[in-house]
Amino acid sequence: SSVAAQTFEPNWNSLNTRKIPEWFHRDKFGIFIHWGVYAVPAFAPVISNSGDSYSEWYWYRIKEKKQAFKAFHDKNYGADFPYSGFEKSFKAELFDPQQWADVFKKSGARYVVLTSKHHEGYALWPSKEADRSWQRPWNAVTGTPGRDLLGDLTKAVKGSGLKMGYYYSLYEWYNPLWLKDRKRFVAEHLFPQFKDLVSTYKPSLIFSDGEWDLKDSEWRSPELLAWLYNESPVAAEVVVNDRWGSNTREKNTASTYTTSEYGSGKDASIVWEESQGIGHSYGYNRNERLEDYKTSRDLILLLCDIVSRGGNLLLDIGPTADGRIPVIQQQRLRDIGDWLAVNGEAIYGTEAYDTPYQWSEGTRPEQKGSSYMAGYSIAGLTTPKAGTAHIENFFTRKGTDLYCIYPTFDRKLRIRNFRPAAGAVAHLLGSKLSFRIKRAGNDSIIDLSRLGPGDIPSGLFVLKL
Ligand code: FUL
Repeated sequence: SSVAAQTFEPNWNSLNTRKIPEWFHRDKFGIFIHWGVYAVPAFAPVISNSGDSYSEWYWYRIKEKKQAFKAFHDKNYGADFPYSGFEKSFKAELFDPQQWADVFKKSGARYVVLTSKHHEGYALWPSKEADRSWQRPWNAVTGTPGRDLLGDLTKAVKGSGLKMGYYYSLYEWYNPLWLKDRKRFVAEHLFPQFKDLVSTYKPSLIFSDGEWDLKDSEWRSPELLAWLYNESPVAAEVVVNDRWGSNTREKNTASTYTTSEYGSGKDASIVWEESQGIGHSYGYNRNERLEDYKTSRDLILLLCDIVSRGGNLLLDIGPTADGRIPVIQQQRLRDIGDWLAVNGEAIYGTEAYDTPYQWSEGTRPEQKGSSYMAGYSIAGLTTPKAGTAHIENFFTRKGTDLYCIYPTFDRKLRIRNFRPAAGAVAHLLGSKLSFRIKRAGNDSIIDLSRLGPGDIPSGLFVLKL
């Protein structure tokens, strides 16, 4: 029998026969990085659940004269100051790729996704296509940093045992070639640039974006993906998302993963990844305050919530123009990592259980409230009922092991509709303690009253059944 690699044709019927590589299902948690010239103004109004709060859209927002951006820009830089003028302040002089990699490693993340270039078109690696079509230095090596920021980070991240991936925007708002001739932009800019990126740096993941202005046939994305799957050096392991044309998000689910964005994600019937920042922006926003950042606890809950529904979390950070990860963002990542160091077995390599979580009294709260509760639309849950309902536990599963993750501590835990086997016990992760699981009608009760104060974990704790 042969194990010959599959060959793919440049059409979705063929491309969709490719399986999403196993690592993506297993690894669950990645770090997203939005870094580019927009880190210089690093400004957006702070608004919940709105693309208007994305600082990486600064250039577009001042051009379309969005009030909050325009007022800020005119006041601080002058109405005539061009966005390209920010590039000379994008110095990255404090950039220490090994330190970034250490931060990521200690967060418990298993993969990293860096903006190779965002809609502004500025490339973080020495892309000659960028300079050629922009007709000026518009990459990090020929430009002000004078350094291959992407290459240096890639080396450090891979060296730390994490996977490296790239966000790649198909379109570029103001690229002269894009504005003049989209067909030529695709042929002379996008194709060679994308192939250079992939061939040189060998990413494990491509987060494509900025696809909405053209159809997949116009982007020629099936052709590009066939190259990626057949001929590129990462053909065996690369994972891609679903943003390959205005018409592709619906039809590609088999070979690509679905991306929700500042959303509530999906369910276990498809492969998906939710991305969001710690605050309300992907790029660094100097205008955000501590109160605008999710707490570490909320972020851990977000991760559990997503993983319990079979998804991945791609948590975004926004480094500064001088190359630092803001310390408060580092702290958030460290807290998640500390929790994962104890409880990671309930996250990595798990699958969704029959029910992702249980609400108290079988109800669920209104569709608002804390971040991890916002906007659910999950099959099987009944109409929301206002009130004090809360999530009692999240479930994940690995083989025959069931993990119960508890957002609130209660000395008598109830698992609804769960009948334990005779003599079944629950193990508290991070300890040697185990507890009998007692039956109570259709439910199970776990009595934790013999836990002493020192045994009670401060944050979320996890039982393995
Ligand atoms: C969006 C972009 O427009 C945002 O700026 C961000 O990069 C997000 C992940 O994708 O579509």
